[in-house]
Amino acid sequence: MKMTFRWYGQDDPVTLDNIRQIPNMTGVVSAIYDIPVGQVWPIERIQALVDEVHQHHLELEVIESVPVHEDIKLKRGHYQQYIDNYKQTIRNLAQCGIKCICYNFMPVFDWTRSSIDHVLEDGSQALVYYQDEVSQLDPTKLTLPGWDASYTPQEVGELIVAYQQIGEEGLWENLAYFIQEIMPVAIECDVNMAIHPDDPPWSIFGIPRIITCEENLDRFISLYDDPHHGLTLCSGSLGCTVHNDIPALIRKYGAQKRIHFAHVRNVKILEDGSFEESAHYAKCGSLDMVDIMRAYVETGFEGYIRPDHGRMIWGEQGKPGYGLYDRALGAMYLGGIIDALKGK
Ligand code: DNO
Ligand code: MN
Repeated sequence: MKMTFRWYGQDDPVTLDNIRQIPNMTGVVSAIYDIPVGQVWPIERIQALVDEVHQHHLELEVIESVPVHEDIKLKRGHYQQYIDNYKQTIRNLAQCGIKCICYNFMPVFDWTRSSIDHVLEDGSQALVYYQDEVSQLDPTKLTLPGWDASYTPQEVGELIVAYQQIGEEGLWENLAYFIQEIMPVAIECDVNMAIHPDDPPWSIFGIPRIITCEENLDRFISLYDDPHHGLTLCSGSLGCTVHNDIPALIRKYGAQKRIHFAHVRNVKILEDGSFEESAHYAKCGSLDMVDIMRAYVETGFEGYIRPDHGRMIWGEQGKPGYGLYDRALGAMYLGGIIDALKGK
């Protein structure tokens, strides 16, 4: 397993030097954030990013994420052009040494929370999802860090209706088409494509969401018969509902060699479908982190792993979910479990 850390580029208050000082860190996962969704990522920009990371003695082999344009997800407008651009971006990334691309197929909204700075009992701040608050939100006015903010409220409203019209089956068809198109290129370039599950893994605001549960992950895997077509298995996204058994999913898709990237974080499941993101430490949340790591170790997982969201602790300011301190604690905790399980 290669332990990595998400880094948001030069604007990230967490520096590459900070990350390098976390024991056991082999590299970062990053992206280019100022290229409009759908455009080709130029080789020079990618190479500059890779060079910068290398100068700090870290690897950059995973991109999180190359976003998928809404026209592709809706199979309308300029979707074929955007798919061709996506293929070119895969080729350019491969040429710069990238081995794994994380992406998601969530309509309009990436991860969704009701609050990004909820104060927990111990005074730390965490991302939370309270069902009753989410139901009160006006989705056209909602924006969260990391989301594509280029749509006006009117456009968001129009997108929501378009997704409601195609429904789950329409979204599956469009995903299948996208996969058929891009996978031959990814295979030729020897790049692993790793879809991130929907977060949370259920429909919100009446919009379909499909990368949500074992049945749907099976259906996703069956879309292309090649191991380059695989998953980012995010314990916190899939694990915020008791219906998903994370260690079982890791064992299943690990045995099939379809997990390329492991996101590991803990989450505290509340009644009524609400949840709070918690420290990685098992007793702080609902997930059995030792069992999760045991599943990775026992299936011989050799891919990339990273601690996922952390809380904001010790007065740190910065990107919600992506501070230095709590994620570094998470990395050390996961590394400790791995060593203990491997008996070294
Ligand atoms: C949540 C995070 C996500 C993820 C994107 C990947 O668990 O890992 O924000 O980065 O959805 O496309
Ligand atoms: Mn994740």
